[in-house]
Amino acid sequence: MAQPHTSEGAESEKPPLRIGMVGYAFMGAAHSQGWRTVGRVFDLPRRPVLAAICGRDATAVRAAADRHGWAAAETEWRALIARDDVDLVDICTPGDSHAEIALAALAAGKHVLCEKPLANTVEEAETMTAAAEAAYERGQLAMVGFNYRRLPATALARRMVAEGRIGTLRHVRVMYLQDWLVDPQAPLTWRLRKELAGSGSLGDLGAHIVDLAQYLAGEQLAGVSALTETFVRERPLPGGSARGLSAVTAAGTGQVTVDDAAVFTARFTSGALASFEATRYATGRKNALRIELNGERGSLAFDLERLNELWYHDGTEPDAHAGFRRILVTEPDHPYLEAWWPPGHGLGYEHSFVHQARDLVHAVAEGRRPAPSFADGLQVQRVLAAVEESAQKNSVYTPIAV
Ligand code: SOE
Repeated sequence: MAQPHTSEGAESEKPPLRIGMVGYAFMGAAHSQGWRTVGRVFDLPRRPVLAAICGRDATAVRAAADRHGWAAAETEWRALIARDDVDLVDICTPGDSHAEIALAALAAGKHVLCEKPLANTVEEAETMTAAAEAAYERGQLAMVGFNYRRLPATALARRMVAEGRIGTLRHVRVMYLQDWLVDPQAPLTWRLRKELAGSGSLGDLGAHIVDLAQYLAGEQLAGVSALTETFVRERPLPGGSARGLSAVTAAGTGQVTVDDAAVFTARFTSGALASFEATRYATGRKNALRIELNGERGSLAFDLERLNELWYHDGTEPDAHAGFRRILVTEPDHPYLEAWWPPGHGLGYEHSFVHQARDLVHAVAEGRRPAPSFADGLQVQRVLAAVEESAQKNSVYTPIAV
């Protein structure tokens, strides 16, 4: 059996935290990067060990294990959960299996990290959250993977909002724009099938921006008015497994059963207003998660396509020289950056997964409830459900269940 990836020297004296991952496609690769890198960059209380990875295709999962540095490969997730050398189960599968795997892993005494959205339905998310609460009493942690909280610029924005630098919040304007479905011949991958993904752009992209908006605002949404649309209702079937977001096409077509885009307005509990847009049809926009917060004293703005930058307007400065200025978020006292490169040497998408792993390792070592918890994932699920309900009622304002 191959040796699991661990860091060397003094690192090997730290107690291990042995990871078992289910799924090895796009998110599996991203999480693998996180686990593999985190102990080399950050001084952690425990040493992550890439113990075993699981996927249904024996050849493909073995190849993924070799590529990403996992010691063992399993083809049955129940076998992965049953392993004595796994302390934490990282779930990187489509949403239809999140609940079953997470519940089994918690029942088996493991910590759990689950990709977003937490589940495909509110009911599943409620069951998972109840199980996570009970498991927490037994010393197990459960976290949901809203990785965009873990970029230095978004974490800095949160810090600045909490410090009162923009004052009372009035507006949040947020959009998550991709364009990988603009081509009507793009195949019907799992992300376009309700029975696997739960919803479309709404759950995939909308879940991220709902979480990020609430996290940065430091408060929750109270209700929404929404529109959703499916622009292309029939697509070629995929032939073979997905590569990133795409796949080759096969003969025949199938029905798209999820939304292509979701647009909604919302009210925060404080009365601040928000607008959200999640789409895979924003031609030319590849991964543009943009958020702007306007408060009584100032504003903040961020764009994932320029993720080392945060824009800040200090509204208390004299008009003569006030204005948005760019903070290059690469200083050692910016969040997460003490361990990385000298100022100006920026980070990328994958580092959010390294930081997610870092925060979870600390939470496990300290027995601290991780954020975002399954309860946070459930609350986002309730927002998504309210969006769907409102859209079905042609945009009627729909309160979010508590
Ligand atoms: C696809 O739209 C996707 O990979 C999402 O599933 C991820 O959560 C997001 O981070 C990037 O885009």
